[in-house]
Amino acid sequence: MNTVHRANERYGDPPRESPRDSEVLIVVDPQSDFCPGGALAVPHGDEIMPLVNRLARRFAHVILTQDWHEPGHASFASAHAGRRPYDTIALAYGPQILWPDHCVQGTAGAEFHRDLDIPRAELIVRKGFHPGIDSYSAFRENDRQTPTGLAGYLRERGFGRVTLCGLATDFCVLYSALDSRAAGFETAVALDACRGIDLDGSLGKALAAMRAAGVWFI
Ligand code: VGL
Ligand code: ZN
Repeated sequence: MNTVHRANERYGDPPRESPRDSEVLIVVDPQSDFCPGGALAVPHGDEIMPLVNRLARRFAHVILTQDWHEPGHASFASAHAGRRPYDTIALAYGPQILWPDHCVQGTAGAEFHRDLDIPRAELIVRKGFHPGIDSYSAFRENDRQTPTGLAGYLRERGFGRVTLCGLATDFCVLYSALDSRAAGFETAVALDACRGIDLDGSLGKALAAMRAAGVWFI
């Protein structure tokens, strides 16, 4: 018996007790900086927290993501002389919208919002920690190549269906939902438990793109 076969035996599909065990809720970036009063406030972002808490109770498994940038991150307008927040520039991997400094590692703004109450969450995926690459998606950074490891984690845990909620609908939720589909997961977005930024009609475009990719809205 070769080693590959042995490894498969040891790390094969985990046993499933109920269909609920193949479903996971991913709460995207429920952080203070994305809520009113924060550095990159999504309008009414804080309103989703009670809904997210309630939604989480209906899932056997919950994952959180956390936007997590170093000071001077390439996605910060402040890192580019003469640029302002919401300008678009060309980075090595393509166009990148510049943001106000936000979710800097270890700061209060990077913490989960005080009303978030999901102590059961099983994994926190941090993203955006590479100084030169932004990461909207929980799966793949904005160069569209560097993986976060989440798809492998979900597969190894035996999850087949992903439900997303969080901030912001038209950036991190959108990119996470499209990449979840691309990685082969059945994917739903709980729109009530999301809020968008809506830059130049980005919210409408996001909903259309998710629908076209086969994302369910619940
Ligand atoms: C996000 C812009 C920059 C988000 C994160 O969570 O949607 N948007 N970083
Ligand atoms: Zn960010």
